[in-house]
Amino acid sequence: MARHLITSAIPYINGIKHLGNLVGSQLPADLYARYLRARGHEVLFLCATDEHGTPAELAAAKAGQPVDAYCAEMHAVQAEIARGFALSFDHFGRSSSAENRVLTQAFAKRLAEEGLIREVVEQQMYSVADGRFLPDRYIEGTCPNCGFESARGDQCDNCTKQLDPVDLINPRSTVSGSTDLELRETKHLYLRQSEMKGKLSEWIESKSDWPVLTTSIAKKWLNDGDGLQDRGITRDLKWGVPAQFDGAPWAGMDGKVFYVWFDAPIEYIACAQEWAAATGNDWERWWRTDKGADDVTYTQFMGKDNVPFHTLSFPATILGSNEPWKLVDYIKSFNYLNYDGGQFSTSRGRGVFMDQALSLLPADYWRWWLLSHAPESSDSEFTWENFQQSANKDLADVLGNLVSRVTKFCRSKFGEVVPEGGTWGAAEDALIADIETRLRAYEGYMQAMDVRKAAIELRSIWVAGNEYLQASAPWTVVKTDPAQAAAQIRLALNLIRVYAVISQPFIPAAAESMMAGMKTDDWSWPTDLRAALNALPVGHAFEVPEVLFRKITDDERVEWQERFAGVRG
Ligand code: B3M
Ligand code: ZN
Repeated sequence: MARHLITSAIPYINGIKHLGNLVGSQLPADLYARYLRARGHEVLFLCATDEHGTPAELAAAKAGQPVDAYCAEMHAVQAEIARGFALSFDHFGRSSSAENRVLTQAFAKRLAEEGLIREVVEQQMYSVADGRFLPDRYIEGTCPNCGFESARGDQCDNCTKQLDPVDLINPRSTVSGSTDLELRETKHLYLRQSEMKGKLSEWIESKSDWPVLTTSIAKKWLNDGDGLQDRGITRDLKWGVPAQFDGAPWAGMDGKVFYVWFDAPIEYIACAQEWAAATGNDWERWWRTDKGADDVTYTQFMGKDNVPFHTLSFPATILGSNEPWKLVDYIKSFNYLNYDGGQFSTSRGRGVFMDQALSLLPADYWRWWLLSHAPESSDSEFTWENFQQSANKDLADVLGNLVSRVTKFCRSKFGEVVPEGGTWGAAEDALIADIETRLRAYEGYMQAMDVRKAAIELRSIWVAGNEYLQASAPWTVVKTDPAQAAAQIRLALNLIRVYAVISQPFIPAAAESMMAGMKTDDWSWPTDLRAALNALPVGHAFEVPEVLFRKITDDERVEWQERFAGVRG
């Protein structure tokens, strides 16, 4: 048994996330957390809302609410939707917590003591019309790196380059649209990341087992010459962690806050503190290497646009502090999920958002499709045709059908108990050997977070059971050799339990129904498959479960496709 710390990138508070956001971080993190728990490991799985900075301020202003009230409300909304998707966070925290404020200020103080913070008097974009500075998302313009026309002040969504508002070509205010901008003097704190280039390079170079997507982005920004410039870690904003430490304002920093990307990753630690405060657990054994966290394997999940902040900026904070904090061991990153011939768009409401998805179908349909089509090696695309096909075939025809056929047949011929009689022969041995091989492959892919390959292997295990039933045909055999049919059905009923256990990380609700149907709570992993296929003994009572998965009709598909093409209403 090992200890695993797992964090998902923490979603911005501004509104409900779409399915592309979900599959890029929270959902695969949940898959991994569920799998490791199922294998008996000790897991701490954390996520939170990212509540500071310009995204929150702008969204609250748009909603006509004070920003703190807006954040509290949206946190509750996101938490509820996360429950709907069965995301098994041990804690869903808030980056605006007292814990994060204290910790963020402590990190800044530590970095200053290490000589890694300098004060910079600089020119920042000031909007005359808006009467304010325009940091980060308050300003948009053309990306100097790739020419994308809607690059934000802090990062280009198209090429992932981290930007400074002054870099933008043709800049405009996102508050008023005004282009009447001028440079004005303001003072900020800079983190001297450039000082840490050597340490960071060495660390990234040592990660030869990381996904290429992660290391290629990290190396690109490390080696591009301008990749590891010193970065401003404060902003002229009201909402955020005040740029202070030990309660005293940093000279000349009154009224300024830390940059959201400075405090957001620190929330991974603060979230563990929030969890500890709420549950009476010890957070230090997960985060402090002097308190036992050396034994922890720490895995982060995120979309590719977040990789520079997790491979460079946050490690610079951790390493620069010179304190015994746990560093991430593995970063699993994802490409983008596109939507029906274009992109998901939060601003234009294009695509399916998490709340809408749950209003159409239970979470397992979405979990299965998203994970089995996770954008791992390249971007992938959601289409309604593909979604319908995959749900109807994999979930309804293969898995659901097996469960319903076996349980109903048994009920009608032998009653709702595991039937007695007959013995397993060559066909059963072959099935067990086949599933054994596939199960070990599945375990390997799950361990390696090879999400798509794991899904393919799992489906092949479901298919193998179906093919066995098809070929052995207990419904025919029962007419001539009821004992033999009983042996076949005994195996099939036990397969249902095994399927529930191994499928649970992908489709937790269906797995629960299958286990409830089999009237067992023996969730033990089928390490010894043959033994696991004898777990439900002769005479063990079960009941036919409700239909696990219904089919998506053509009419529904057409209707949904139209409904989600346009603007979110
Ligand atoms: N909130 C960006 C995003 O939601 C940002 C992630 C923070 S992870 C520390 O994609
Ligand atoms: Zn760009």
